[in-house]
Amino acid sequence: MHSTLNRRQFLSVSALTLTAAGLAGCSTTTTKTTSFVRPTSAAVTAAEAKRRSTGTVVQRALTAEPVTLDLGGKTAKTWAYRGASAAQPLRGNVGDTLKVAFTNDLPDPTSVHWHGLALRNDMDGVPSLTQDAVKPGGSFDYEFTLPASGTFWFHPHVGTQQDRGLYAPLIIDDPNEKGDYDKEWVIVLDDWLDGVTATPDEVMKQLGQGMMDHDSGGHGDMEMGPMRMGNTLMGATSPLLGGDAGDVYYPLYLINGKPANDPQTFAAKPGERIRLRIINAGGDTAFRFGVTEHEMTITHSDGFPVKPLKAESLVLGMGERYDAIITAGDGAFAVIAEALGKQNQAHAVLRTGLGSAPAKDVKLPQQKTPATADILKATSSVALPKRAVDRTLSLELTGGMEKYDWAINGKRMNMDKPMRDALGIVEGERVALEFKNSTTMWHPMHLHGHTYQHPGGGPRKDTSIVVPGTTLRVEFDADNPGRWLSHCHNVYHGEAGMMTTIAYQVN
Ligand SMILES: [Cu+2]
Repeated sequence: MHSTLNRRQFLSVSALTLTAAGLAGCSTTTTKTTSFVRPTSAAVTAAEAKRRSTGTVVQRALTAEPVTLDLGGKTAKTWAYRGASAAQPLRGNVGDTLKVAFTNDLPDPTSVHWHGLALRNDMDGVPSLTQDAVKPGGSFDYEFTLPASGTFWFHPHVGTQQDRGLYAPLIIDDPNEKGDYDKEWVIVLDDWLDGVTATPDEVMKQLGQGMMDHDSGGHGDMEMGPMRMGNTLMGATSPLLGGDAGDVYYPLYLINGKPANDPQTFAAKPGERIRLRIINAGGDTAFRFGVTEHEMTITHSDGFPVKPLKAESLVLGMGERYDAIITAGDGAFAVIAEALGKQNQAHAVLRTGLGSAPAKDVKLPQQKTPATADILKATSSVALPKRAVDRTLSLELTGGMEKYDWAINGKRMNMDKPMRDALGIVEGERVALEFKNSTTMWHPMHLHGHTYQHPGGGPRKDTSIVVPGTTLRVEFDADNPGRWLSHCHNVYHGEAGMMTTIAYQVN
């Protein structure tokens, strides 16, 4: 039988324990310090070993370098990737090992983040969280199993670099998916300023100084339209986004690197079914996308299949991707990405026959409710199994234009100390993420390393529009151990501090 200590014995045991603890140099706090899985932990290697592998290795070289672009007659010095583009995406089959020999020929440190992929944590490309930044002249070998099929993309995770030309698609095919289409067109949307009006760093500096005269008409109004002040844009509003649409003035909007006065032309035959893979690689712009005189059938959101839905146009926040199928008509048609709230648009041409090219200012028909993630449903093949939520993480989106103090739960991320306010989760849990938007602006919220599901059988996604005054509650299964960012994919909001870390605890 267990013997009971009397009070005197108990006290002496306690004293001994305290002394031993003191000698060992432990802190006097009684709470156990939480420790987190590291990118180099065995748990990360174990998760990678569980991924289905084809044994095929896809090897590519990728270099980030300074370049000079001709954007419809405007010369722009910028930074871009050599080795991949919208015309030549990185591409492999699900289960293949992608090996990318990356070289940094930029004057600044950089990294490559593989947006949307539930990949091994040490390859996620977030400096000071998952790897050291790649120094100028340095190199890094990215090597990981392609975890799921779909439309993805990649970009740096350093400062405002993504708002230069540093982005390209990554397409992952599933050989078992029967592709009910004749042709495929990867369409990358972008808002452009680098080397034309300013560099993204200059824009960030200006925004960071805040909008001191914000109250004196800073909000602008719908009648006046947006007003340019240097590199910032005041009064850019969109009812589709529930208020302020963006912070930044862009002189150009591009589809596959081409401005409206020098558009890309995609050739097809009338009646051909074309799979569009649409990626919003913009820094601060939501686009409404459509093809004139064509109805689209949306088939995928952020790489994952949805129940097919017909739509005339659809809205993409920064970082979002949609796949849609169109049946090409006879003639020449405008492919349009309307920059919401900014009174401008990106433009390309679909040509299947004779006829004059569409005017570059032809507009998409007005639509009160274009398609968004809210009206899509996941197919049963990718819906999360129903189960109870083990943990809820609340991410309140806070801050504003006046101080440019965008944050999560009132805390601005310092990427020198990305684990400081890390939110802990445990492998095996069903986690609910609640994005509560307490600001006056919409935010495209992104989670690294996982694909969550929207409520009510909604789509699987990794980037979601959260409009002001609303809460979006999504769920994911914690099955990819490591340290992962969740952040606003507005480049300038993220850089201002609207980021947090979600980290797997060691049990
Ligand atoms: Cu934001």
